[in-house]
Amino acid sequence: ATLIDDTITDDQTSVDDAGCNYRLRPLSSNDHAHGYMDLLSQLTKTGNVTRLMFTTTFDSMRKDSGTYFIIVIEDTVKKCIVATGSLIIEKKFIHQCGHRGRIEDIVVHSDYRGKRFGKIIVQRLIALSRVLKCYKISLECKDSNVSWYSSMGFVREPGNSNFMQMRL
Ligand code: 16G
Repeated sequence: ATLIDDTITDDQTSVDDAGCNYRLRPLSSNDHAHGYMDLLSQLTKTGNVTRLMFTTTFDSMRKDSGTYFIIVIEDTVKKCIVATGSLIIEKKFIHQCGHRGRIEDIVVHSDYRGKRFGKIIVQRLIALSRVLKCYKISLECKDSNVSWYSSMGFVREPGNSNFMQMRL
């Protein structure tokens, strides 16, 4: 089972320029065994996520159909996940009951940087958010990544660019 069945199909062509040993595809329910959590641990603290915890969360995401779109790039020789990114769809009453997209958990494995995998993933998520008719997409990132996201068309909104949070 994969998280998204129709909107993103298995695809080798978009990662072809990086070699034919890679595949862009939706996150799958058995990707815990393919190093998905190890990859995420290069982004932030993951804690200990067992296979059961992973599949339970995966299944509940899948039930919320149309909400979670998680894509990965797999090294098909090593059978491990080397890059990932998510688009989360938030339903709104504003904007004619529109959809807001949130780009989350973008990470490329340290051994696989410089292959444009991050760009391929973000651009794919942007294209997906257009198909899903989001009125906007947004993300939070480190200062050091601002110019990278700017290069893909993200802008800091003038007068409304304060990201606020409360750690709980
Ligand atoms: C970054 C990520 C965000 C992730 C957070 C984890 C992108 C664009 N942003 O902000 O999705 O959830 O890091 O940091 O990938 P945290 O553990 O402090 O929440």
